[in-house]
Amino acid sequence: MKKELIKIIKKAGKILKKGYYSNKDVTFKAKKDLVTKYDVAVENYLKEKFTKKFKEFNIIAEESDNTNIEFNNSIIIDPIDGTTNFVNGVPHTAISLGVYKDKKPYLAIVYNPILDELYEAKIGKGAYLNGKQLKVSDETELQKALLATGFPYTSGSNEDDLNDVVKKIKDILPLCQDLRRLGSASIDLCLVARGTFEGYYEMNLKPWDVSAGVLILSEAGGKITNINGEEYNLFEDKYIVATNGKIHDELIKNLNLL
Ligand code: LIP
Repeated sequence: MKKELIKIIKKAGKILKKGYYSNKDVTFKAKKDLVTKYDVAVENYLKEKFTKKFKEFNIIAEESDNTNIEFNNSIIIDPIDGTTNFVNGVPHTAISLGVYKDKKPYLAIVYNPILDELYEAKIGKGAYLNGKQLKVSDETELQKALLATGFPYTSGSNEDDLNDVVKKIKDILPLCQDLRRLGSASIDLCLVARGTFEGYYEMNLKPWDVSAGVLILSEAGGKITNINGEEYNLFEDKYIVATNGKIHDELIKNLNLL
């Protein structure tokens, strides 16, 4: 299945790449949440291929109505993760695919066609970037850790969320090496898997933003939890905290300061 998925995602990557270098008509799903015809085109292409080839899986996808789709044996698609980057020509943008069997992660692919970086993982078989095995960073000190985060679309409309983002930056920034905001959750998780970042946290993500990245990171030796240090639930948790495992407890402690 993985080989087939990679073949299909590489073709879909051509649609994303063509759009990246073209003029885009942007529509607003919400005040800060964008969508383009390329998000829809990539998603439709993937859904058409997957419904034909992988009949045993249903599909949950960012630009579709998922109300009547039960998460179980599912392929979760983000056709363009990092749409704001895509629209503005920032090259951190990717197609993200997480394949779940009995609600458990089975296969994952994150493909950035602009940089031609393909991250993949299969449960129990390790994580790879363009064929090279990935391993998380060995750094154990939070003070030396390069972290990443993201800002929720709700920061334009929900004052509690905005205050929480600002508070956590104030609490965490002095305690780490520095903090990045690259704008694509799937790639952020892959960069922790790669050892570029030691950790990453963000609120209000959707299952398609992280369905693939969580498996890629855990297969690279990382740890993913909610903000209480418990098992992360794709559909229910407000916060994701993802690290190399070695700074996890300290990061969790400082994300929960009163
Ligand atoms: C985006 C993320 C980004 C996050 C945004 C959003 P989209 O996904 O990957 O990092 O901060 O809130 O969820 O909407 O571009 O697929």
